[in-house]
Amino acid sequence: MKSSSGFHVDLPPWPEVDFAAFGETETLPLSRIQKLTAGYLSRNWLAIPQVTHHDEADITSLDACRAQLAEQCGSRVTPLAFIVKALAQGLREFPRFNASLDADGQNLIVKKYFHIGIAVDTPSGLLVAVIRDCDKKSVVELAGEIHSISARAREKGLPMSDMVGGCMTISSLGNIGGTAFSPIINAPEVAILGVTKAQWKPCRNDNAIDWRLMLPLALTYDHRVINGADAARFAVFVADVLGRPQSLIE
Ligand code: CAO
Repeated sequence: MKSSSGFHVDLPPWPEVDFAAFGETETLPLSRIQKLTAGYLSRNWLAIPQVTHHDEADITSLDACRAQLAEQCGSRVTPLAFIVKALAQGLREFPRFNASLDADGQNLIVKKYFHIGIAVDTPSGLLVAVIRDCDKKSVVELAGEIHSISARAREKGLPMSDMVGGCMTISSLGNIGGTAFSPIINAPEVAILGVTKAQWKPCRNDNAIDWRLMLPLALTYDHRVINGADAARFAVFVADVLGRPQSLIE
């Protein structure tokens, strides 16, 4: 395989094992989406020197705020809508995160738009639905769009036009669980934000213990484009914005 940086990888052949020789088995064909995803994930895993940085955001106020918003607008507002909005602010503040290397890895293309991909778990495999111009939409609009596009993705899949042009992807496992993971970058993007389940944690507040709802963040970045200190600053910025949800709904 030749990567955008021009290196070649020679791998030993995949082990061929007769599993049935060791016990009963069943063969399940992969879906078209699963096969495509497998190829892209393998390429991205091999070709990008990627590092995952972990942080957490205090979303105690955000959780109260989203319940209030949901009541006002009469529809569901999950934390993800706030995360999309906060990420768009992060991309504006840190333009190297809103960029892609060109095909031969010689130039960085910095985007002036803020389209964010959402990984959606569908019965036929993983799809990334792209929400356009997230900086210009309200949290309630984003919540509605996330809900409708993920429902469409699950019911009948998405046209290519709904899956291209993203600046950065969010992989949210928050509705399922987990404390941390390492999401793989969705090339040619240079970073991906993973989110797992928010947990109530005791935090020291002066000499008392305060229970806070903490959201784990896992930021995987392309180390050719982003250095560790900037990744840490980016994560702190996004966490700080999520900690002040009023700033996202004003
Ligand atoms: N912590 C705690 N609860 C969370 C949460 C978090 N981080 N994120 C969501 N939740 C809650 C929601 O608030 C909702 O509860 P309420 O109805 O009480 O508000 C519940 O979990 C279910 O949320 P949801 O999944 O319906 O909606 P969402 O906006 O959070 O996520 C989507 C939408 C499309 C991202 C999600 O359904 C999905 O497909 N996730 C899987 C993505 C995936 O597979 N990633 C891995 C990619 S790499 O293999």
